[in-house]
Amino acid sequence: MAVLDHVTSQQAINLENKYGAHNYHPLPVVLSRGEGVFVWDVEGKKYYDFLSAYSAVNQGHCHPRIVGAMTEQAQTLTLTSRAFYNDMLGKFEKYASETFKFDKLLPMNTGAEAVETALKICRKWAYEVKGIDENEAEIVVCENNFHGRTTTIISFSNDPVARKNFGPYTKGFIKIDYDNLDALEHTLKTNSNVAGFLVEPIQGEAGVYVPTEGYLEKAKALCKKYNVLFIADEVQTGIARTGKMLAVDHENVKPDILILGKALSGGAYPVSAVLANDNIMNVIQPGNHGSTFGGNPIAAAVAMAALEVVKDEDLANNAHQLGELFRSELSKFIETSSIVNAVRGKGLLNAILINDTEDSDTAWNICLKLRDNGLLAKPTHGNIIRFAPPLVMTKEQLLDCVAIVTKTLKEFE
Ligand code: IF1
Repeated sequence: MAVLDHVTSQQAINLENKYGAHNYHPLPVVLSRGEGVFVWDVEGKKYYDFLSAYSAVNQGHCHPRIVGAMTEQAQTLTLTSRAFYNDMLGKFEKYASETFKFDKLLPMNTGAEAVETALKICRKWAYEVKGIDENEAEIVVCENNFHGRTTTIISFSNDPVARKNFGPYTKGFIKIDYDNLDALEHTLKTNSNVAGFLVEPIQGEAGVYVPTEGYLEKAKALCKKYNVLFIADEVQTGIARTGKMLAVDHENVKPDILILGKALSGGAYPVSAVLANDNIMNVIQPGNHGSTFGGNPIAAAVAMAALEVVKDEDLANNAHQLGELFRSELSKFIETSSIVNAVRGKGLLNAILINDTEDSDTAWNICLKLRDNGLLAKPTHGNIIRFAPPLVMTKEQLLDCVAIVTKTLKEFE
């Protein structure tokens, strides 16, 4: 088989099973093309994409402005490393820093790398600015968090599948309940070594848990009171996904450190970033941190185009309006449904709770049926199905998807 030979779905799956590490259990569908809200499998069947590569394709598949920027830059200058300057990085840093209202940006590639970068900045700030004794800094995280898959990040995960047999684990993290201000205040009051509080504004992987209104604002106030950095992981909730440019914008919260990834590039290229003001970011000096591809010219060109698309197409407002419509329609269905217990989310980051036990395969079977009916989604944990379409969806398309979802769910009543 030559590299560019056409493969059938089954051949593609067989190749991955034989030659690929088994670190995923994908839904059995093999995609070969994407455009806007649609993807096609190798046999030409068309689907609505209701996962958006876990909120990386907010701007829609293969957006012409993003692909155009990538193609043009790829034919000009792809990578210089940071050993030299390039003409694109400074423009991106300025554009993104002004967009999110921070003094500076540190460019990386994946979300996990950006989370790791934020943790390093937070610790260094703790020792050099706050004055915590070296190697004593603690960072508060939440139960059921998801921040990536590096050894340090899974060290503070409580998902046994993501964590078991990857020890010894990195120290310096205190876990508290999500959406629990008393737990946060108690920890900050009783522990003078806390450097930061790392939090997802909405817990995506845990099952799209939207915290109580005011949680983020009050958590930020507690961090300010105890001189602790509020670190917002907006890798999944950012870039207009929840109906605002950032999920923290719903409560007018300004993080001390902001983490972005995924849709920062529109899903076209790995781009992530950490943003902070000078009093924090300037603890990083030459040689402290870096990455071969971090801040490369293609990443810079793609990210600028991806952010322009979000603004020019008013995707945050579209996500807000379509999200309201989606939850309203699903809520109507739930009133008479025996298979769905609830729908929750913000903007176009939503999930439904299936009325079955945690270990049942009902959610999986529903996703297989959704696939047959032309819509792709995947369960998060157990009996929760996440729904996160590209933010460029129209009202007509969303109502079409609601019809597919409710029709499919009825088959399981
Ligand atoms: C997988 C989950 C979602 C993230 C937040 C950092 C990262 C992620 C809030 C790391 C990444 C991805 C990872 C991907 C599936 C997906 C995911 F199911 F894993 F948990 F979205 F919920 N912070 N989330 O959601 O970014 O290094 O991946 O670029 O690992 O299977 P990354």
